Amino acid sequence: MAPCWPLGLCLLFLLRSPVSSEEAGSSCHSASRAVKNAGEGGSVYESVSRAEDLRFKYSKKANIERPVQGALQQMAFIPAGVFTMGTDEPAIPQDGEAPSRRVHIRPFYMDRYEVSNAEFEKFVSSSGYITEAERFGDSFVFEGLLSEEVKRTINQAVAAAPWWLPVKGANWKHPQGPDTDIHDRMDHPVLHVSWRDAVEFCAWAGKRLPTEAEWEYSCRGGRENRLFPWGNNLLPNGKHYANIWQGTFPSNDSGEDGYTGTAPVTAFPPNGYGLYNMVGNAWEWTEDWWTVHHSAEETHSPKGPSSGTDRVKKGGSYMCHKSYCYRYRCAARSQNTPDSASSNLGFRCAADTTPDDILEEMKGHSEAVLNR
Ligand SMILES: [Ca+2]
Ligand SMILES: [Ca+2]
Repeated sequence: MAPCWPLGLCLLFLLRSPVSSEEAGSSCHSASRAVKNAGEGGSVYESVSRAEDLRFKYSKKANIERPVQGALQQMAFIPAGVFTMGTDEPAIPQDGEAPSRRVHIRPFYMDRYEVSNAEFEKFVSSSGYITEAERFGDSFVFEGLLSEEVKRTINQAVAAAPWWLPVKGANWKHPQGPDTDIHDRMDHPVLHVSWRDAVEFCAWAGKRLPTEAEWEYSCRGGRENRLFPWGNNLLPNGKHYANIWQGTFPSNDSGEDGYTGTAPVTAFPPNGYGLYNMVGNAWEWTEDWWTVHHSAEETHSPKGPSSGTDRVKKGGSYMCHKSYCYRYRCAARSQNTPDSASSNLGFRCAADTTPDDILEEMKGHSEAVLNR
């Protein structure tokens, strides 16, 4: 079924297989835009920009101002190592959490925080970038966050997940519908960003998206076979370590962890690598195409399938509750089409080296010290 939005954009809502009660926690349906057929045309983007194009687009030659100040401090060095990716005790088997497999990872850098509205605003103001949700004219918003006025104007919902509503005018600047803004949440994760938007931001910042393996390795923070970045106990000493849902989904979020909706990207304690909100708060895009079939063989720096229709997202969000979406675990995973955006999906960037602008700045500083 492909219901059409009044603007003529067909939306194909991803429907997962029916689940049994034993699979409680697996019905976290995603809201996705239609997968465009090859040659159909009319896509927001003619094609996904190639990495080389993006490197030039955001180079100094193109006269685009890039972030430098403080960027290094916001990345953590992730040391090389080998870890157990996935799990042999999958909570949601149909997501392809199994089998567990040994994965070697090269050293890299990871953003300590989800990309915030403040950072995304810097990107937009220096580059003039327009997100896909802005081009499409709509995005998916969780019903519980919408005003009654906006809700009255909407007569569509995602069949399998009626709490997702396509909202005209919802985008990163208006995360809970056109009658909301971000002025009081500049330190919250940017939302309503598609995979392509995330790729563009990271290129501008001199970075890239993490692979799924890098993301999961980062999530685990040096711990082996644990459910969460901090261990196996959801509430160590009764304390909350992530922004998820408490109460009854989707009708009542008690906000016991301190937040209904998103939290600042700096909230809650960091994991062993100094990374914040790897699980909960906002879902995070990764570079990889989605598949649920994995080899149990040992691999080095895997990059996922060479093609696909959906991209992998990791970590769960403030909407996750064990009863219906037990995906705030490092091994958990889900997917969306690359042009999809929603009110609980963001990202963070990775880098192989510190961004070159920062290295230049450091070099300049060293020379200034030597010349004193
Ligand atoms: Ca919460
Ligand atoms: Ca997160």
